[in-house]
Amino acid sequence: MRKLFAQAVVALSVAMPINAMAQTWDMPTPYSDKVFHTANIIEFANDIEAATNGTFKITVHSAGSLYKHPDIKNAVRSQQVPIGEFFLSRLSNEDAAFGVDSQPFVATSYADAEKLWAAQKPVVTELLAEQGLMPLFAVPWPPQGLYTKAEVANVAGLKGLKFRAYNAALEKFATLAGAAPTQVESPDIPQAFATGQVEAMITSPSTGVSSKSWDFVSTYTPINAWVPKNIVVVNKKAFDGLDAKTQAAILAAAKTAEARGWDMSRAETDAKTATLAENGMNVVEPSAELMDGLKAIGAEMQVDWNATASDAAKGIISAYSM
Ligand code: PCA
Repeated sequence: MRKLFAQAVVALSVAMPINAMAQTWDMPTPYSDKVFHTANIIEFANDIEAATNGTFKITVHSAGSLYKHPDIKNAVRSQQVPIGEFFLSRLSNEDAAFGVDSQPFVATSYADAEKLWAAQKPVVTELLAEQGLMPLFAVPWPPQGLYTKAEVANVAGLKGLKFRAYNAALEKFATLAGAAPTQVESPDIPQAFATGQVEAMITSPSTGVSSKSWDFVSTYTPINAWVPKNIVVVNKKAFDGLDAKTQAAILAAAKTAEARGWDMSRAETDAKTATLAENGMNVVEPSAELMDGLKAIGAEMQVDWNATASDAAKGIISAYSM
């Protein structure tokens, strides 16, 4: 008994200093644990915990469980939480620079997306700094494809469809295609289809799989329309309040997470498209007529984007096009 007690005291004294000193950050994210972005963020948290010998931990609250997606950016800004993830182009209402990765047919491959991010990152970093935020890393979703109940031959085939949207650009794209968009967060997709609120969507094969799209649509058309990103940001004051070693651990883990996330995303594209097919989805290449029609809508949107974009935002497109 005495020996047991002594052992317990030893165990405690070994464990205590670490636990007593461990600082924990809560991190809200919008997407479910089944999504590769979340898996990547959990690894990011583990890397930091390992690098700091357990003195610093990040608790990931996925699927909008701590803050709803639309509230995450402001929760970090107002220091309700020190760190969070969100879909970058959600902020396009604040500045067109945030939305450039969701403009149809501007960047449609990973190579283009990388080039676009290189041009976009400095502008976004400065805009976020004005709000006391600092980006840590950004990771793209696979190229966005079309989910419908039947094959779509041309843009006219989208007319009147109740369409799920996730940001302003997609809402506009759907509207210009003659569809009727509604904003639905990704965890709510199955419910929105089940209740008939929506009947078609544009999203990645990843989200097509995590939402089990085969339960409510039958056709996937990889139109590869854009490659939008999630971004992880910290509150700069919270970050500045950490010791230098922890800061360095976070920045190193962020760099690793960005590289790993892009690799995960590239691998997802084919893997998750195959999963869609395995579950009975008809995966069809888009017709030239459909693509021409969608690209014309994209071109129209780009004219509007330019009209509202600041010089810095327009500079992203010039740098990207060089
Ligand atoms: N999935 C997220 C954003 C883009 C994507 O591929 C969604 O559908 O909400």
